[in-house]
Amino acid sequence: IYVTRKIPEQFLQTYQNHFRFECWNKEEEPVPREILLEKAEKADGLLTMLSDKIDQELLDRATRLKVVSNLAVGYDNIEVEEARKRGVAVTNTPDVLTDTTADLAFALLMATARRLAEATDFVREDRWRNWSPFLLAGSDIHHKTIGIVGMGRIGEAIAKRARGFGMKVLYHNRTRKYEAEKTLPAVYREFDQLLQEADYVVSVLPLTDETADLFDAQAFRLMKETSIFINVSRGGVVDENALLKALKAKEIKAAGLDVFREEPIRSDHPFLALENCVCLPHIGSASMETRAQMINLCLENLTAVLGGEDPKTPVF
Ligand code: 8YV
Repeated sequence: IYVTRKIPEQFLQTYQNHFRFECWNKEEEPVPREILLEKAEKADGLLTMLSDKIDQELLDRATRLKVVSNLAVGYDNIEVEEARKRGVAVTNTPDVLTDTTADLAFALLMATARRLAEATDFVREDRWRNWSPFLLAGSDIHHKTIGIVGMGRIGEAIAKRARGFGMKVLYHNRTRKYEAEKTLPAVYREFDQLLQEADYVVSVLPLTDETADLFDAQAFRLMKETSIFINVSRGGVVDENALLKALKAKEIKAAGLDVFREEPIRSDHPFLALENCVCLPHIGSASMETRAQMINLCLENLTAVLGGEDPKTPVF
């Protein structure tokens, strides 16, 4: 089994009597493509992360490969149909990261609305000299309207948190979620309508052909000038140039982004020059507890397939 990141030894121990693992062991850089291709040729299983492209070229060369276990709920880095055609199982890590990612989405929403990053810089840079009524005044969260785009497991977990803040919950999804409409409650809206009504628009969409660039110039124009856009899904659902323009022109108030089209972003990225944009390094599911559960689930999936059993969380 080739593991494309450094994983603490303790996670592998249970399996080491039956499986041989090899891990890429540099924390500071991802496994180079050439090495990944070479390792995949000799591997029965791969434990991958979102920057590892599992495409036709790799799958053609990986003739022994039986399973790709992705350490993420999203799997847009994998050409799933190509894997399926070749009899290679693909698994992901749903459920175990739902609450942690919803926590982060809400933390990012609050940090953006209440300008926490700016406020921390303000104190750290020794600019706190006086108090004035509107010093670093942000926007209220409680009792506002949140619009959740992509009402899957994480979307619903965000909605529950929003209800705790007395927010009105609007959602848009490919299919209606009648149960959530009753229990949360949440109200279904067409995409454009949701953009016009929500104070906070949160993207929790998977990246697919249908969702690519969904948040474009027109979408940001529809949002209110006081709206805040939060993205904890994939950078590819946003036309980043359009978002940049909307933030600069104050067409919307602010954005909180955990994800970008090209990751990692560097310190000269134009989003980082804007005060009304909070940027995080894709840490949605990054709690110690959740990452441990994700790794364990990945290993269970890998070893199940290689042992001739069904994986716990296959994507097809
Ligand atoms: C992963 C994520 O940690 O689950 C996902 O889809 O985006 C994160 O939880 C990240 O993709 C690293 O693989």
